[in-house]
Amino acid sequence: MRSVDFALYLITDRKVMKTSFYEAVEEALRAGVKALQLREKDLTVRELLQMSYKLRELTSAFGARLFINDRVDVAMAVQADGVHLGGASMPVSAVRRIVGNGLMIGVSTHHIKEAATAEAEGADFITFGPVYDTPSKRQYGPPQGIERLREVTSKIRIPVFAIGGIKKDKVSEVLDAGAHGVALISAILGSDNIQESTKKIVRLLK
Ligand code: 3NM
Repeated sequence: MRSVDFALYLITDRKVMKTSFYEAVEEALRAGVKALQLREKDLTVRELLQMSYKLRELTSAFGARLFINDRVDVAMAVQADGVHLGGASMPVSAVRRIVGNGLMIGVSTHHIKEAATAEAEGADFITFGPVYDTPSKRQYGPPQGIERLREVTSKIRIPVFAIGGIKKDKVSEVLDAGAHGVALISAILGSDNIQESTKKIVRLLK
């Protein structure tokens, strides 16, 4: 059966990386990342498919799970472990009808109501954020803060990953607020030493 057997959910953004895409991802996997989401929203489905095949090989070699942002078809084609849905994606209930129990479904949420809907429709886990300030989300207003995260984790039974501005010094705070784990981009992929940053965060999550 499906199980959310990871606490660190690494999301890609090739624009923050200081080395080549696959090099950066491989370093993170080597250092202990067990779940990776391909999220490169400006690419065509052809490009995403090609990258997904490569990432499937890489993640499998390191025993890590692979999630594809938004594209259920790509996730199925490359035999990913799951799909990650956002606000403009197909609803969870429709995706569940397509994939059955064959794929895990993660959902981005920004409000307790969205979190409750995702859970009721059969999501396996959610991300909730942005908990802290993060440049790509400033246009949507101030961050949620730790108390809203606590509200969500207290009302939602499926695993909740804190997202948005998560750095190593925030890990214990979000775990204390009930988060199952952390989802992040720049603390690892924007770092000068990906292996070291990954290992530190993995250790803090244990
Ligand atoms: N989603 P970083 S915050 C992709 O709140 C994403 O749903 C968010 O990047 C949400 O770890 C976010 O560098 C950005 O802050 C995460």
